[in-house]
Amino acid sequence: MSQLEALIFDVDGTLADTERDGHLVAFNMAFEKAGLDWHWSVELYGKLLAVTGGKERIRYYLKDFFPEERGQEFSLEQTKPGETDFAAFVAALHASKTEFYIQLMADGAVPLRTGVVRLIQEARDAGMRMAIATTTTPANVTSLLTHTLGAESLDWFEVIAAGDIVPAKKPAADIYVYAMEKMNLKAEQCLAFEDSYNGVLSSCGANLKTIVTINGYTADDDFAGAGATLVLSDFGDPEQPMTVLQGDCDDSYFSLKTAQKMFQA
Ligand code: XBP
Ligand code: MG
Repeated sequence: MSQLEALIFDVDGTLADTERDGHLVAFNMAFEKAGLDWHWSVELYGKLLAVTGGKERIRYYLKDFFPEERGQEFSLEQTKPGETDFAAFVAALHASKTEFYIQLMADGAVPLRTGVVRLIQEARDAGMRMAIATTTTPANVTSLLTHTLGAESLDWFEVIAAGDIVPAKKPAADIYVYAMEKMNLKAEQCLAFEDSYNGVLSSCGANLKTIVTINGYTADDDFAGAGATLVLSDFGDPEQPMTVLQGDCDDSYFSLKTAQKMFQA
């Protein structure tokens, strides 16, 4: 049996509830700034999360959720009136969304989830290697980490694999495979942390044992079907126990010791 060498963390939904309180808010701010009358509700955004990647999500919205009677205004084949290039229009809108997101993080809009700081600190103290594998834009990861853990935390992660660095986003396994390649590690040496069905498909697709912490958007996802080892409410803390939703674990909070146990099981 191999030894546990590294923890690989997803970001959105796993480290922090960034989808509802960060990305969604930033998308709507960007739409308003661009003079668009689009507004994504918390509920609609839950449906749009089926597609990973912000640019891809905007396209999905226009394709499947944009009011049919307005179909002529925006279609993936057509350009926006006055725009020469639809891809450029989406890219600019998304870049504006990223700016708003970074500002929200700087304002401290989204804290890290329960137990995240403790687990990362335990891993650091033990000399455990750490990486990030996320679909979101690299600048978003930098801003979240900087404004929660401090700028020095960027160096705690050996690899920050993010966004368009791989051609196929989650649920494809590519981003996890990329992170492991960069660390020169095999799946049998790592444990992944995810929050969503698409995320678990990605990590398990890379043959990684995966621990899930759910959130409001992902509570009903089919994690067993996707191959998760353990499904938790959150990582918990000594004074704030976690709930084990699927899988076997007697610990009241998820520690590095728990990680070792789950890895060996
Ligand atoms: C979540 C995503 C991202 C974010 C938006 O990534 O799918 O697309 O919702 O970020 P993960 P961008 O759970 O893998 O961290 O707009 O920068 O794509
Ligand atoms: Mg996620």
